[in-house]
Amino acid sequence: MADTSEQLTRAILELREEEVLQLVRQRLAAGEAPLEIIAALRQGVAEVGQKFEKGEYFLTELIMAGKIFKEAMVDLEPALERSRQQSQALGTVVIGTVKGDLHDIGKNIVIIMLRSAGFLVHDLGIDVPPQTFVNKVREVNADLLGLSGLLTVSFNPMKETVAAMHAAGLRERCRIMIGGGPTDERVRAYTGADYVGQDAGQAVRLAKAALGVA
Ligand code: B12
Repeated sequence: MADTSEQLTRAILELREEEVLQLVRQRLAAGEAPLEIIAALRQGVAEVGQKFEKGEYFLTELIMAGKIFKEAMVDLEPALERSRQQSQALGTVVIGTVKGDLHDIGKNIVIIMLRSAGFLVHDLGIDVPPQTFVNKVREVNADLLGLSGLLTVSFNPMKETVAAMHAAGLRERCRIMIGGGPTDERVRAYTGADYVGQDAGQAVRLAKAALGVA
């Protein structure tokens, strides 16, 4: 599958929408794991991001890459759901993209994976203020809060959300995991979150570990 992975990565990098959708459908029909297909697409949009940074691509290309990825997810989501294992709700998760940040493709994949693993997930969407997270965690008695952010300016809203959880007295009973492009262990320490995850698979492993259901 290495060749078709490269082909798919290249097709999304060069914004060839029809080819991307066709390759995704072909690979699904051939029985390939949806997560592997997503990895190839992700590599392509990461390269789109690099071109944007170098000034070789502009915002239009960034928007187009996001649009193609979302369209590919229309075929990939049911396949991810089908790979779901039958299980009881392992725990309740509230998740959203933090205030000021509108990126949601990665968060939506994390949600599909968490649901597929058996978690009950409440998605608050994008540009979510700290207090909205706090209110939802309280309302549904969440075990875990997930904060997604793709921008470096998202670190502060993450930190503010963790602080708001403290202030609301919810910090002890609800673990917090962050994730998205630039987040790493240093960002985790800065924000005061408990965990940081690099991809959807790790999000599931961390969620299970946090809730002691691994
Ligand atoms: C598509 C895209 C957009 C689309 C978003 C569409 C959408 N609905 O999401 C649009 C065009 C709207 C956009 C806008 C902007 N973008 Co943009 N965008 C991207 C791009 C190319 C791809 C992101 C993506 O979807 N990746 C695919 C998904 C599957 O991967 P992922 O997001 O990393 O998610 C995975 C993991 O991170 C993890 N994960 C994600 N969330 C969480 C949460 C938890 C709890 C856990 C555990 C894990 C986890 O799991 C996911 C699945 O495996 C990136 C480039 C890149 N390198 O990421 C730039 C990028 C993120 N954008 C960037 C910028 C600068 C912008 C703009 C400011 C541009 C502008 N000048 O207006 C605006 C910001 C708007 C805003 N306020 O948010 C920069 C950010 C730089 C920075 N460090 O701050 C990047 C890195 C591009 C670049 N290299 O310059 N963008």
